[in-house]
Amino acid sequence: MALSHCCFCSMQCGLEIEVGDGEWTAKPRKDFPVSTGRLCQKGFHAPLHVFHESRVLTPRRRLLAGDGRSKWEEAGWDASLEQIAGEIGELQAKYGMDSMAVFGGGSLTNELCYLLGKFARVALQTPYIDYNGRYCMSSAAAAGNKAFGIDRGMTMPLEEIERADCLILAGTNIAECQPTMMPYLLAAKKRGAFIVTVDPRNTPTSKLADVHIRLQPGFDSVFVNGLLHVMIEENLVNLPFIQTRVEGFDELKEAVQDYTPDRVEAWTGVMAAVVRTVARKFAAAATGIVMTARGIEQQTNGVDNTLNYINLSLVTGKIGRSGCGYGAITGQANGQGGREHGQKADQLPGYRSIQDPAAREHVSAVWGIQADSLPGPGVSAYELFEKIDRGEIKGLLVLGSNPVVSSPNSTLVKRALRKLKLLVVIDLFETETARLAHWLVPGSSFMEAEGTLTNLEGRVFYRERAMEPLRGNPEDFQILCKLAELLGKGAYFPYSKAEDIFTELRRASAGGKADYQGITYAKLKENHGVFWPCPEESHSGTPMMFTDTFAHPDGKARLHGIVPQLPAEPADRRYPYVLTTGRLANHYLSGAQTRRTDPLNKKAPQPVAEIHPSVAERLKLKLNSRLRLTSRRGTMTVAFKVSEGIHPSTVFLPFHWGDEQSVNLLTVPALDPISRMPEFKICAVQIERLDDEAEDDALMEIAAERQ
Ligand SMILES: Nc1nc2c(c(=O)[nH]1)N[C@H]1C(S)=C(S)[C@@H](COP(=O)(O)OP(=O)(O)OC[C@H]3O[C@@H](n4cnc5c(=O)[nH]c(N)nc54)[C@H](O)[C@@H]3O)O[C@H]1N2
Ligand SMILES: Nc1nc2c(c(=O)[nH]1)N[C@H]1C(S)=C(S)[C@@H](COP(=O)(O)OP(=O)(O)OC[C@H]3O[C@@H](n4cnc5c(=O)[nH]c(N)nc54)[C@H](O)[C@@H]3O)O[C@H]1N2
Ligand code: SF4
Ligand SMILES: [Mo]
Repeated sequence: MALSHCCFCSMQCGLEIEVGDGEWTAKPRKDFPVSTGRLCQKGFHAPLHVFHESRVLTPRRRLLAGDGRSKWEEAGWDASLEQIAGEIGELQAKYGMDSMAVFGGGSLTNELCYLLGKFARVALQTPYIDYNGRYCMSSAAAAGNKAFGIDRGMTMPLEEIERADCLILAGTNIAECQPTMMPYLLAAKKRGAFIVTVDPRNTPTSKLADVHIRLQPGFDSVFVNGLLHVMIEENLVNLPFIQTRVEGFDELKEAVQDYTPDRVEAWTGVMAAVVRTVARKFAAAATGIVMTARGIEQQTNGVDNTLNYINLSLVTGKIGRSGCGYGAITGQANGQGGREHGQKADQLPGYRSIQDPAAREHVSAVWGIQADSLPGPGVSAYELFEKIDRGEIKGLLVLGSNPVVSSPNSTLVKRALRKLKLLVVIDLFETETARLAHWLVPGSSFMEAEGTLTNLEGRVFYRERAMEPLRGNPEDFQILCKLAELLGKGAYFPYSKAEDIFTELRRASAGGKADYQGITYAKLKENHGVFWPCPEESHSGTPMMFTDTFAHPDGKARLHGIVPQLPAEPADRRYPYVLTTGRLANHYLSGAQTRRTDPLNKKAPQPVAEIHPSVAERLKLKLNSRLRLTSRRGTMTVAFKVSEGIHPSTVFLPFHWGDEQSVNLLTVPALDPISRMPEFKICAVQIERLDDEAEDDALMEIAAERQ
């Protein structure tokens, strides 16, 4: 029996897995505190995809057949890795070291995330590495760094939730996305907490709310400015806290002075009385927590939106003490650790900046290289694909992401990947991305590799190996080490097990913001995880942040006055609806794993657009009609469901499918100027009705357009 963790969301619920002769059982770990002995349906079925018949278990290379088509040819491990390294070497000799790039993922262990960063900078000597977390936590991270001087998604442990008297949950659908967090919210509710949700839709999460604010996507900062206005106007702010612990109050006051509740009502449709009630309830409560997620963050104003919600915690002094805190709820299994150890274009391990000379010295010394041989910053995820499209990058290694499905404006991404001279994908499956690869190398699943992960609370823990890798295949880290060796850099990658990498990661992170120096495998195995920062072995970790000081050099947090901006692509006469995208309870991200998990896939076999009854009426929809959604970038046909709860201007689609079912054919690749986060949550679309015949014609038309 192995003590494992579910491979999906950031709750990282404890799993007990037993693997026997082709059989397995998985049940919740009763002793793991975070998930309180629970699992959601994804957790119960987590091992299923590992044994799926379509697992890629032998390296494959793409061969061009005479008729212009291509097919896979299986090859041995040694020969494959030798050839891949040879092809990388040839590309770099011809086009320069920075013709290669790496794309990583936030569901990988800390060890792998660290290794990918080092592999790019030391083995490939390229600045070009980024990862799917750019699409996920980058706005929250930038805002956390600006406001608090450090980015740890939740500033407090989950158990503080039930001590909060008022909760504001904005752009977060916890009931579907972190289902085992619900018992904490229910406990708070039972104690009498006042709960506010902010979302363009009614969601299973908003069912909890005392007040649900149904906003058109993109209007959060207007609404929050209204709340701040009332708090300041009615002297509800915590002045002693503001005077001693934060900077920037005057700027904030000025920014919100025009946002009277009446104006906010006129701009957003949220009644002035409701704005006042929410402001008063949150400010007057003895304790309170604000939590946000991708709903407000995946926008071109994502950093501003997040900063504004953080303002609520800071002006009311509801942070750094029990029952209080701010949480940007991390998404992927290791979405927190994944952004700390150097797979981000501008970062080195320990959350260090790659442009900071001292940071470069420190990490170079740990890696045994000269600081001046360490490349500088690269570019963000979507910009990396743009570079590939322009022919500036010729080779790419993808490990832990399926960017053809998950990137905005995926038509460009697909086109770009087709231009590569070398695309190596290390994955469990032949994903939509892997289909374009020259080499598809089998990756190891969560059950086959040990390592550490950091959950949404900033709690690091150890995940055991539940079984030996299928077919005796190498683990992901061994593949990277072997490639490094074949590239002549083996001396820098001398690891025989994950713990060796972690030991080096601890040294590399020492003294950095995300300090793991004091965390050891032994300590992690003894305890139910350790919260970073943990600078020394004698240190027991930091569950509650900011009790006395914030992480800026002067110890103070920063308020930011936010002037709400328009989204990149507001609705207009030609594209009159706002498309917003997100998740369903049954699927995970690009669906690579959950579309291969029958019990989950059966419940949601295809994307279904959620629309308001007024849209259905306007389009005269019949029960079996389908919708044709068109944006400036693409078009798709989907089934629909009508929901009273969605904002009338808005249509919602989940993004868990590929090919013609992928909503990222439509999304806009506009980026937040600071975080470089794409605007997944807002783009303008037109909706048309397709009845059976019409649908056939339309599909023919689309097919013709594609040819
Ligand atoms: N079942 C499941 N769970 C998951 C995942 C999954 O794919 N499936 N993915 C994991 C990952 S990586 C992540 S990042 C998290 C994401 O977790 P969430 O961020 O909670 O999920 P989303 O569905 O992307 O968006 C949340 C909500 O934001 C709303 N929203 C859209 N636009 C706006 C807006 O302008 N303002 C406001 N206030 N709300 C808006 C949407 O209607 C949606 O209900 O979930 C994690 N957990
Ligand atoms: N429209 C729209 N698009 C979005 C979002 C949205 O809300 N709307 N959300 C964005 C967000 S928040 C995220 S996080 C991204 C994520 O999107 P992706 O990066 O595409 O995420 P996954 O589908 O998890 O892809 C992970 C891949 O790695 C493989 N894999 C999993 N574990 C391992 C492992 O241990 N080793 C190896 N070698 N492979 C492994 C899986 O099979 C899968 O193919 O999508 C983003 N895209
Ligand atoms: S809540 Fe998240 S970690 Fe827990 S079982 Fe569900 S998907 Fe897995
Ligand atoms: Mo994410």
